[in-house]
Amino acid sequence: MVKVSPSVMCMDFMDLKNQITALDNAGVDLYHIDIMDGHYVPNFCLNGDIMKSIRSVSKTPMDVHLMVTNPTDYIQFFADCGAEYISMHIETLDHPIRALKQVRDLGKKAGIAINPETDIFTLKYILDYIDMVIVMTVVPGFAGQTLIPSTVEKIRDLCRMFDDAGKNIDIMVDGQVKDSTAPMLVEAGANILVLGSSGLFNRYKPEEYSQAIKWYQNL
Ligand code: S6P
Ligand code: MG
Repeated sequence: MVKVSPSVMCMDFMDLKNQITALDNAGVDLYHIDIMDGHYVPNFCLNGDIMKSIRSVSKTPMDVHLMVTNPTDYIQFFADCGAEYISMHIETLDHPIRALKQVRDLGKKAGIAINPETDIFTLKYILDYIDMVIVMTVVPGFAGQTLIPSTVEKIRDLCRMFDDAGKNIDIMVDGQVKDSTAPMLVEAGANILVLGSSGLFNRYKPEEYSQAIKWYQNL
């Protein structure tokens, strides 16, 4: 079954608790926590306090997507805030293997995010250390963007690379995942969908979440 990870930055912050409760009742698999430092990407959003607030009302695992210049400085911090997955951009890592081991040594799942412009070849020799790859289907930094078509082929290429290496690594897709794009993303090989403004929050009311979430999970 396909997993879904609603993007917390796209939620209504004035109504966060009710949204989390509705999404938990709808059976979501994860919560996607975007961390931006205003340096690696020109935006700020979310933090450890929001994660702790979510954890106080929900047991659903959280996946942290670090869009920051020095992600290794914050691995311990976000592990302490309750992250189950910690993903870092390959473009920001000087020593990816050391960083990924650091995440796993804390008992967390180690993820790599990869920008639309970056070649998947950068991952070929580090597959042993990766639990999940986040394929960015938009340029990171903002919600509400348009999916870059070449990223679909990238998912297919990644799957081929994993198969050739005999690896079972999750592929999360992040950026304009909605009813018209999700089927082709899953068909290409993605198994975790980040649902943001386009696919969930600007589209459905909380009372419709259950039906929408099930539709994505059954793709
Ligand atoms: C973007 C961020 C994403 C967004 C998500 C929004 O930099 O990493 O996780 O929150 O993509 O979804 P949508 O449907 O607005 O593109
Ligand atoms: Mg993200």
